[in-house]
Amino acid sequence: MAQARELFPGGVNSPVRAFGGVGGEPFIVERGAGARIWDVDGRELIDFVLSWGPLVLGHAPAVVLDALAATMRSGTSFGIPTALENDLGVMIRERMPHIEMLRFVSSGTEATMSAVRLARAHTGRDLILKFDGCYHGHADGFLVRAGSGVATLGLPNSPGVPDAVAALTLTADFNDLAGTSAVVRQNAGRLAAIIVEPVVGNAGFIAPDAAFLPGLRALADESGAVLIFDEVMTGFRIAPGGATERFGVRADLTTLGKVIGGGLPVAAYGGRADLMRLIAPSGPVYQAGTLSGNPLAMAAGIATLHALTPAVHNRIATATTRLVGGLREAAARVGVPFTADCAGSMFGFFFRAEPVRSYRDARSADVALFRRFFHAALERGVYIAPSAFEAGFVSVAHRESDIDEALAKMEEAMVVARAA
Ligand code: KE4
Repeated sequence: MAQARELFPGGVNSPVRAFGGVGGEPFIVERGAGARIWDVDGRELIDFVLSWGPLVLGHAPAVVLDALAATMRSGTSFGIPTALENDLGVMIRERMPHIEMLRFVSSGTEATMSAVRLARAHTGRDLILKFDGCYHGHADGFLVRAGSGVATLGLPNSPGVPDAVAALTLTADFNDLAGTSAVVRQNAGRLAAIIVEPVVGNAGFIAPDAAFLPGLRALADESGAVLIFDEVMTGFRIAPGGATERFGVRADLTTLGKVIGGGLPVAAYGGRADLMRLIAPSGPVYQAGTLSGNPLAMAAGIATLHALTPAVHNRIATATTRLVGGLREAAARVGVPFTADCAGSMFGFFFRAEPVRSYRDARSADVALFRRFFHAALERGVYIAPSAFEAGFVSVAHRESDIDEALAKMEEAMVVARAA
């Protein structure tokens, strides 16, 4: 880490890895296998971060490694169309039929910034509406009341984003349909897009009220704004077909990432064909990428989605429900204020008695208690996200015995954290 701090800002290549939200030094990971990781000191940890979501099959799954080995012998990158892109594109469209056409990119940030550019081109309008605490990557317009690392580090809107750009981003509170309606109606003729994490994972875990997503759909239809579901995190986690399957609400554009790369750099944006045809070279809206559709990344994504059958998805969802139920019971036994929730194989919790429905609620949870809990759990061999404003993930590699072991250790961690 000392050498890393000389090389990289904060010693990391992404801020959330620096333990800024929990204090102390990050550990250096050496390897992962299934549900576990080992640091360079040989310490073994049950992993509920899973590279911040991508590893739904766990670390180094054989099917992905075999796919990479078979693919790399034919070359690692071409910048020329390959059949692998079609294969993954077809798999995504089969699972999310509302994605009629898509474009692969290499990060969630590229996916969301491209979807917003497309929405602005389609509508001829400039304003976008995002929700307080939601994180859509680090493109300029999204760093306004953002979640994830921006929230973790308590940063104001990021310096370096010109006021003129930040002014184009409106915000409202997640689950506040009345407040959102007011913002949309005040700006109806100028609103290009409403972008939302259908289940929030970047302010901690926050599920939508039943009326919220349908309400956003109605507001988008009424105002002519494009509805963008940012499913970079929720895609292939909250349901086999994502938010549209889970909530029955169809977005105009959907962004994906994480799981569809199986741990390699893949993201995508897609949706209504009439919108996507505006993207170059079929249309005038420019977006490009040297490594977009990279064959190794495509192979990892294909192997991952192929293994992630609805039955496997449901198995992981059941394990996740058991984990969350066990945490609630432990918190009650220990006597700490606690609320937890999950959707499919994604979960979250807060040290707060009342349910969390917005980022404002999330900020009122006991972050100091979370910090003590994080370190106590880590010392006992359980790795959760080093931030009170992130979500947790379970993989097909987390056996019942892993969940039980983690629950016992996390209950001990609650006792230690409460007493401090
Ligand atoms: P990337 O550019 O980091 O691939 O994706 C950005 C992004 C977009 N949309 C959502 C809903 C996301 O959750 C993310 C990235 N998530 C964070 C963790 N919450 C990535 C971890 C990190 O920043 O290092």
